[in-house]
Amino acid sequence: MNRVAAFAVALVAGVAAAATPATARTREYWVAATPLDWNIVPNGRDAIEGARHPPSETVFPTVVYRRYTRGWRRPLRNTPARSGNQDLIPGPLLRARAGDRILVHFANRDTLYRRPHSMHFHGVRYRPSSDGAYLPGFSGPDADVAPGSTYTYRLRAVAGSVGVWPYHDHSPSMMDSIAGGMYGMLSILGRGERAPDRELVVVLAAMGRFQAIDGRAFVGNTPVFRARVGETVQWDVMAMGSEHHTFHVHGHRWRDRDGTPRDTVTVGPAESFRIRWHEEDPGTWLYHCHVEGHMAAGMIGLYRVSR
Ligand SMILES: [Cu+2]
Repeated sequence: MNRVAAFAVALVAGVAAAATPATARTREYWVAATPLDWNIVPNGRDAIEGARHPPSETVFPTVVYRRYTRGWRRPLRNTPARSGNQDLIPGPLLRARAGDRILVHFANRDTLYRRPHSMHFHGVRYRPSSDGAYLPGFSGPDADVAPGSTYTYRLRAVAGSVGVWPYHDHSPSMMDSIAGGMYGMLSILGRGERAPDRELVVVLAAMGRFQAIDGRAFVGNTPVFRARVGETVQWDVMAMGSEHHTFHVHGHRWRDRDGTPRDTVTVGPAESFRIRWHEEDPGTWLYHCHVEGHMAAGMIGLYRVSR
């Protein structure tokens, strides 16, 4: 190839590279099913009704999804602490952009129950070998990763993936795993979409005799979310388990897809949505499930907006 032709090839290659969005890339996450003792009500009380809940009622051994550095060398926080997000339950917030490939490397370190586990993802594109759901006689090693084993799930965020989605254990131990907090969320931005200043992760799910937000019950135990006036705040909300919940935030409104102002949304099992607003209301606010019995059983927390 002469020098002119080589230059032309380089130029074409350069144009092709420019046409590919700079943000499209491969995102890799390292996650392990990790046993621990979990306390649903660490401060032992329902501050609103004044009831006491001793550790004998609120602490139980469970298995959760925990994020690690490459090769599962060192544990990481599951979500950034800055916005007040809870650690360990839910599992890591898996972020990507439309067009990205997502590799989730999963290790089953369940030394507690020694049961198989898996990861099954909503909202993204994948082959059956990355479905992570147990189909007797049909599914492969993705669906019941044995204790001590690993599996890599290969996913793609497509245009229709923009939004927030659940992932959860779909192995034969799914029912117990979900009751114990083995779930998390994917958060997919559009190609050119700006990321919010704060991303607040809310999972509404029963836990034992309590109704929990991110595995905790009652004000003082549930996440205290934080934001500042002027910031773009995004709430990632989903329900898990067998009940419907009505998500509500005090002092704020957002718009539905059809433009209708809302301050409540009802969300069923494995349904999920994100809402955004430009924050302009300083103060300490409540967020809670508006199913009254759920609120009384702990599904309530604080949202603090500073100037
Ligand atoms: Cu509820």
